[in-house]
Amino acid sequence: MHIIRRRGWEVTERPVTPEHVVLKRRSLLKGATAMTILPGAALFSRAARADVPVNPAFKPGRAVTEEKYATTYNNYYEFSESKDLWRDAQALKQRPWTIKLDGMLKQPRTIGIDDLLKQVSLEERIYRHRCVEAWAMTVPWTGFPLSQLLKIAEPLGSTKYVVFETAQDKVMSGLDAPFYPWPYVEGVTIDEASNELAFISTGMYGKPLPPQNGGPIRLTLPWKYGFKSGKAIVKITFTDKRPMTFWEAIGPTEYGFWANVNPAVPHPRWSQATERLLGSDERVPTQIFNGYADQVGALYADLKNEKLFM
Ligand SMILES: Nc1nc2c(c(=O)[nH]1)N[C@H]1C(S)=C(S)[C@@H](COP(=O)(O)O)O[C@H]1N2
Ligand SMILES: [Mo]
Repeated sequence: MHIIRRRGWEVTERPVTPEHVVLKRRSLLKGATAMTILPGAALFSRAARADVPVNPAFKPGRAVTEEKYATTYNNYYEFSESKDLWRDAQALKQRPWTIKLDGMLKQPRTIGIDDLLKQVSLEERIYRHRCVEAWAMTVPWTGFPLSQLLKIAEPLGSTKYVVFETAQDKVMSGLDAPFYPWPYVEGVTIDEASNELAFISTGMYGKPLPPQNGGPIRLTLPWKYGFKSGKAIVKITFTDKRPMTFWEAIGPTEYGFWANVNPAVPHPRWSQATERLLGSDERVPTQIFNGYADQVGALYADLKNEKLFM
């Protein structure tokens, strides 16, 4: 018998939308008519449409972080080591933007972001985000599952890792710091990349992804410390060799390849047991895999000898 089994997050009916999202969308829709007369506005029309379905499978279990905090307190070392780089990041041009698909593929090629966006189905997911520095936020991202990009890229069966590289642009003054192993490169296994949680974000709060948050396109891996989720992706490489990643190269005793969230494994210099919610002084307990163990725990069942949690 052929049974059509719908996975939890494949929504057919329009689900209940959190009120803040509805309000945002209304204002966005109202603004839309005015926006169409602005040159260039149409370019972003698919990056975070106001009418994408909200995927209800990922209940954040905590309040969505106010947009003003999520967009003005950022880690983006290409610009600065300070958290208030958001103004400087506005200088990063978001179009034209291309992504090179490289390595063990049927056909390596370069794809324009708007061409890519035409080939995927956008959705909104509210995810918790946990930085290794022990702060956290909860963000409504717009984007598409990384697995959709894998289908488009068509990696060879022998591919073991997917590696993401961030742009290097002259407006990024942080690149002058010679100590860092630029470009920013992070990677995951092909199994991690194929997991339903692995997401490519092109918008947040119902709007195109702001440059400071990784616009126009970034990775979002909610069960890992934030540094694994590279911003402003310009190259995706498919390989059978485990890459040396940016943070592992800087501090291999503090930042590993796997970087899964775990409250029981402290950073050498601080505890990971709790996290501060952005925009408040509230601290809450940290959860293993940032609370996503049901979705990703099985990925690590056979990897007990790896340093999975740093
Ligand atoms: N290219 C690049 N990507 C990056 C970083 C960075 O410095 N450069 N910082 C990482 C870290 S440590 C975190 S916590 C998140 C922060 O994302 P946000 O600024 O949108 O909160 O981006 C990650 N991606
Ligand atoms: Mo982070």
